[in-house]
Amino acid sequence: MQQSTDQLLGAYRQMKTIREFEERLHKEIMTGEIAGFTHLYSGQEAVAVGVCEHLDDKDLIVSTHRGHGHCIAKGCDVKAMMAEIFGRSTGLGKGKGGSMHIADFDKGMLGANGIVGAGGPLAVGAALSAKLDGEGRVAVSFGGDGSVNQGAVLEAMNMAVVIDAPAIFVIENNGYSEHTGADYAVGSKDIAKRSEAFGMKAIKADGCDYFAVYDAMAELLDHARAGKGPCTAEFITTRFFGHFEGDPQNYRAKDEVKRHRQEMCALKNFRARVAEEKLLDEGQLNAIDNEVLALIDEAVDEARAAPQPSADEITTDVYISYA
Ligand SMILES: Cc1ncc(C[n+]2csc(CCOP(=O)(O)OP(=O)(O)O)c2C)c(N)n1
Ligand SMILES: [Mg+2]
Repeated sequence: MQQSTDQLLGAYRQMKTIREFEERLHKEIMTGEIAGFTHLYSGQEAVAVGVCEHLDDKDLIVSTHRGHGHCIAKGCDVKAMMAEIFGRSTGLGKGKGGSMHIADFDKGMLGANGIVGAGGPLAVGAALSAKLDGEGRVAVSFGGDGSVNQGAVLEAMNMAVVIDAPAIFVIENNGYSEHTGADYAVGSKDIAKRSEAFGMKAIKADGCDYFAVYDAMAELLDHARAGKGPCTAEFITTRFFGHFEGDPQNYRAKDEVKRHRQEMCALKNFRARVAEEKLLDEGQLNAIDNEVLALIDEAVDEARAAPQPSADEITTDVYISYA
């Protein structure tokens, strides 16, 4: 599917921002300054960006414990995200949620989530509200290869088919659920086919290739927005860091990450494709690289300088009042 120069430059900027955000966090976490668990998204950039390129603020996404990439791709403010992860009051959740609870309803980003598989049911509820609005909006749940073994996800897939909800289950198969290989833990080994068994359209594609993700999603979104029911996309990808920051990764082959950084890098793949097809100029991409690095530097400096929430705010913004 044809994309304009501006769109391609924008997609590259998003992927590069996610990559550098995560590479920098990897270093910052080692200083001990960031509280809580952090799961980095490096390696999976093409999925978040290839999916969200098709969405606007009114479409809804539900993220996972590995959510920074989804947030950036959906348009969340990068500096406010960094501040959130540093636990600062200038953060998207005023510093009270941290990495696994970033949300931005104005951007249609319904939240990261520490409960594996929780996104499935949430997205079906969001998709039902989108269906009732009748404006052609969709809800996308992101989930991993581990999430598809959770009963809640399977129930959500069934429910989505039964009520014909415009829900799209994006499954990022990065090969592992914590330290357990998908090869071992996913029966049938084919997540797309498993979804088809529920009666929905499903596509499997290379999750390290922005163009493959973009094209697969174009087809699925046409289907869902036309009221033809839910769909699944299984994207084969990899993560460049451990399950969480601090994971010694003894379950991976010695040179696996190095090899994947060479062979499965979304940014390298993108650059190779646009050069081959003469779609973009290398200088433009290099300029974006520099701008992104400067943005991440500023985000970290500003986060570090910002205040933490004060003690008297400890119970505010925690519960919603329906009164
Ligand atoms: C209901 C539930 N069970 C177990 C966990 C512990 N846990 C956190 S992440 C994770 C692995 C998830 O794997 P996957 O869905 O493939 O996502 P990935 O980490 O690969 O992005 C597990 C088991 C949890 N958070 N929630
Ligand atoms: Mg996984």
